[in-house]
Amino acid sequence: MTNHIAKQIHMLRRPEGTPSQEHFAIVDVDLPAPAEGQVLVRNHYMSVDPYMRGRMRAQGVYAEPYALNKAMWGGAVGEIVESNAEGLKAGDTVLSGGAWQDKFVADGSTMSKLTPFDKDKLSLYLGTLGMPGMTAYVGLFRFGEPKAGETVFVSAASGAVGANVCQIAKRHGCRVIGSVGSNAKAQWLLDECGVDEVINYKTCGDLTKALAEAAPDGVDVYFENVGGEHLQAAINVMNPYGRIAACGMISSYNQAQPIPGPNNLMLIVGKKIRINGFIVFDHNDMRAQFLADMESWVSEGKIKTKETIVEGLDNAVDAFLALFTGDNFGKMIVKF
Ligand code: NAP
Ligand code: FER
Repeated sequence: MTNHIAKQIHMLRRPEGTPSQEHFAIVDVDLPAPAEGQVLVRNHYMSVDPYMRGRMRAQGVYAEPYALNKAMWGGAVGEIVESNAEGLKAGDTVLSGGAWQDKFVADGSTMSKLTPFDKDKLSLYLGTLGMPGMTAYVGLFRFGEPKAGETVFVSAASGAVGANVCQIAKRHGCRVIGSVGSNAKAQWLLDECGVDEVINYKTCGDLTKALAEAAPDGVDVYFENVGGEHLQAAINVMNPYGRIAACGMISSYNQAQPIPGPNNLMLIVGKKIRINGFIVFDHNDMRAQFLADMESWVSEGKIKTKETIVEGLDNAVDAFLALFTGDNFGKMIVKF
């Protein structure tokens, strides 16, 4: 076989506060030939996700942090170039954990072969048909437990997870209110996704007041992606027996020091609100149902996906950093 050189992105130092280019470097690495059971993969797409910020800390809550001076990892879709693994052959499309590099050698057992419903939409397996889409599905149904006619409030509503939550909840017969950081994002949710009301949290003034106006019957389910003021406003406006699906709190991920919590947590008692944190990876029992439902909704045009596609590994760090400034519109994808 010919020798292959891979380009990888390594973390050089652990960021405190907001990460920047200086914490990372692009490094050329010689790849070994695939050993027995291994494959050589060339990536077509990789995902950047907010959870990656957590992996950059020395101590994760329970998951393994990224090592320094090694390729980081995360979701990627690629093509097998050489195979020494049973069941995988050159040309197969695979979903792997081999992000942050253009090619890699790994055990075939660590990846899954994709039979995409549309070969031109492979990046969907990193978004709507992948981890973020499943997060929306699991969080909404298992922890939000919405009933038709109830009001669902979604923060980071136009993002990879949020846009799917909004559209699934609409399909379920709910009234949906989203919160976003730009008018273009708001317009897309209203025009394309059928969302009932959208708040631009950057321009609306008092968020509790804006949410109360958008939700005259109160909020029954809050799908929490942001934390901070959003959580406080949701608790203020929630109905008795409301449910909070605590998916993430991105507004705190780059804080070097803990930030003060909402000032109204006592309302949880009187309103008998249930808050459930969850991590999508614990809910693989819902995977088959999720894929069956989402693939049919997507192929029938009932669920829309917005993507921001950035070209090249050289731009992957910028793509990741954009998640924290809202410069992504929909699922952020790096294309090779
Ligand atoms: P995303 O929404 O596609 O991108 C992040 C968005 O968050 C940005 O576009 C921005 O949108 C918003 N944002 C960033 N900083 C903010 C701030 N300080 N205040 C308010 N909004 C801010 O990302 P995603 O992949 O869908 O992830 C969304 C959330 O789900 C994150 O909290 C993530 O950690 C969580 N998540 C959890 C799981 C799980 O298993 N629990 C799995 C996947 C994702 P605007 O322009 O609208 O501000
Ligand atoms: C995320 C935020 C946090 C996420 C996972 C976590 C998969 C996990 C945190 C942990 O392991 O402690 O967006 O997405």
